[in-house]
Amino acid sequence: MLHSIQKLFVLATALTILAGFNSCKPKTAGSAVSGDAAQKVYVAPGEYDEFYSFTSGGFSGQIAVYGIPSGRLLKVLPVFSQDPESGYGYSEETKPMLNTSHGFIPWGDQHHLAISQTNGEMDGRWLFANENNTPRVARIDLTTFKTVEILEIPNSAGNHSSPFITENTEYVVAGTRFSVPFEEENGDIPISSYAENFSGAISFISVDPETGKMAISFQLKTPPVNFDLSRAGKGPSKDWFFFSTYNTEKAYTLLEVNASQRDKDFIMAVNWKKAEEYIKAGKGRKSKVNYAHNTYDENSHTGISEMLNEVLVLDPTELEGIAYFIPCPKSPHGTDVDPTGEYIIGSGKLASLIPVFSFTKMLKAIEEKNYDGEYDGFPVLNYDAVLHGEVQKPGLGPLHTEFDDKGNAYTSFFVSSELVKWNVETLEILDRAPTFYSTGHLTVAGGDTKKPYGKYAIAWNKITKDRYLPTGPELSQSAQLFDISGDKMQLLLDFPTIGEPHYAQMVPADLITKNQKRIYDINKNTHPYVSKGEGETKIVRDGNKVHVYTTVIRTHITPDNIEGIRVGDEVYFHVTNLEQDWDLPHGFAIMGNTNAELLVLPGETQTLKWVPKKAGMIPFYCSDFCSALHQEMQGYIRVSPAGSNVPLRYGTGETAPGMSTAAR
Ligand code: K7E
Ligand code: CUA
Repeated sequence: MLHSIQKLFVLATALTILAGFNSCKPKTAGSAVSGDAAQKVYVAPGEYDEFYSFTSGGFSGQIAVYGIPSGRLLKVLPVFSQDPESGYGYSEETKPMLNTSHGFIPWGDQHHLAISQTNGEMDGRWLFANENNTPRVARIDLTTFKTVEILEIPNSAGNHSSPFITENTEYVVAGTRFSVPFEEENGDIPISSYAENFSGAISFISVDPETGKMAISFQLKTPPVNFDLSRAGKGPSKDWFFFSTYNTEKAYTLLEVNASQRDKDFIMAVNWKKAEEYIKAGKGRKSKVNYAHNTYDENSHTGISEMLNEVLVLDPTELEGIAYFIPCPKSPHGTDVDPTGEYIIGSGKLASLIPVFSFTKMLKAIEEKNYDGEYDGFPVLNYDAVLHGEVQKPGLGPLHTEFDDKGNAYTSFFVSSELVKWNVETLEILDRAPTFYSTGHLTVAGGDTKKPYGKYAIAWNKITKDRYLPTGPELSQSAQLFDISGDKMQLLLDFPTIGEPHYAQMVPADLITKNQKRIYDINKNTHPYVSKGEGETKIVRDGNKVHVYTTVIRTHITPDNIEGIRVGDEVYFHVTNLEQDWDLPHGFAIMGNTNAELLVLPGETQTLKWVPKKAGMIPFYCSDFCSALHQEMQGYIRVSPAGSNVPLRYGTGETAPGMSTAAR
């Protein structure tokens, strides 16, 4: 018996190894961590971490904020999904943030992040985030850690190649993964007409330098390839963007085979300054589309969703000098630009080498028209003319590359599960470190900017297998922190992540902490239903709509006794938190409400909609432990049948209905 189980086990192990996933703990796993690792990640109680890592939550639609080097989870930022921790997407004020041309979308897929830059360095003002499924780009204000803007991207599907930014945050880009017919064209056509009727789109979103407000400045209409990732140039190449493409085969079925036919796909180089010139000269045409632009007003604490209906479209095949194709081996995934702006790295996920292109050589090839023909009207530059060199035998399945402050590159490998360090100039491989397992992106602090901080790299892993205590069919995704300050990478720490980590931005803590808003002045609250003190609380009935002006403060709710609510009423609790110092939120929860709860932050007003369904006594309370008497922070609502004539009465303490007579 035992014998056959052992046999089965050996067979299963052999099979999993053959399948490429080693389900046994490899021998190197334990020994990969050296003695001083614990000391390097230990942040003593009360001490702060050195860096923030803003990490994508993938299919959770959220962003997680970790302290580095400790790996402690500090916060989950709600962006593209409703969040039961903060009430985002549940309160009437925040629901408009999740509006799109398809209606309310409560759950998105978030992959990439970009911190705003000034002169090519992170400035810590805003964090931009993409939504992959229903194309959107969000902006988070890093003084408040709140999502303050979401812009839908039209003529696109699968906003994967986003949100990458220029060195002074002039533009955030959004390149479509799926090509589709443009919205003004008829989409009710045979899928087999892909090559003729489908198009790609790259959107250039301008960012207001003062307010951060986004607007689609223009779109480029492209052949129907899949755009995967992108990077802006830097320094000498700052006027350019580089986009990786795959499926230049124009396949529309079984892409795993049909989009892997060609030996080389392309990196598309786009001169956005040139595009601007054409726009100034009146080129381009208006395309009819529908897309939502949602903005959050910090003073009224309210989101507004506006529908826009046109974008400016440029056709780069008609306008010379905007776009060129650089051949890049085998379905490139990441494309990355080194801190000097001279080298462009393509990571062909099926390639056995990493090509490094030279920006100087690219300009020369363009100048000399050193083309290898064209692709759908775009000049294709000669591979060898643009190539700086190739990193030979780097590993299997290169995906993404980041840089340190010493001229080194770090590439993540999905298939061979490792980080590989190499020199950007000499292309020599300097070190490799195994990861556990199957790394997607990696992040070095400032590793995508002109000023990398070096010190740490984090591998964001897709598969953890045996690394943690098991948690059912869904095992935790994982991050691994490496010390990259020496010649060799040193594994320091594993920590589990929220959702699936794709990309992340690691920032020195003081860039963020120095801007934190601490006081939320109630007098600046411009919400139309604010109560700036308990004296302003009241209930106003307007037909079957009932507006309850409510306040919360440690440790009571005003009013906390309410009578005269009827079945069939639509009740809006406009709850103002009278506290003004950060870290003093109150909760607000009503039994049986479909949107059960709110979290009301200091100085703000949030609205909970409640439709009582039956007569009876309904308690409500504060759901966030706010003081020693938090458990006393509660009230009652008397609900009468429809048509009842119980008068509307309300109050707290002395003014509670029935209280004044009873007390006398
Ligand atoms: Cu490589 Cu969506 Cu950036 Cu994930 S993507 S890994
Ligand atoms: Cu307010 Cu608990």
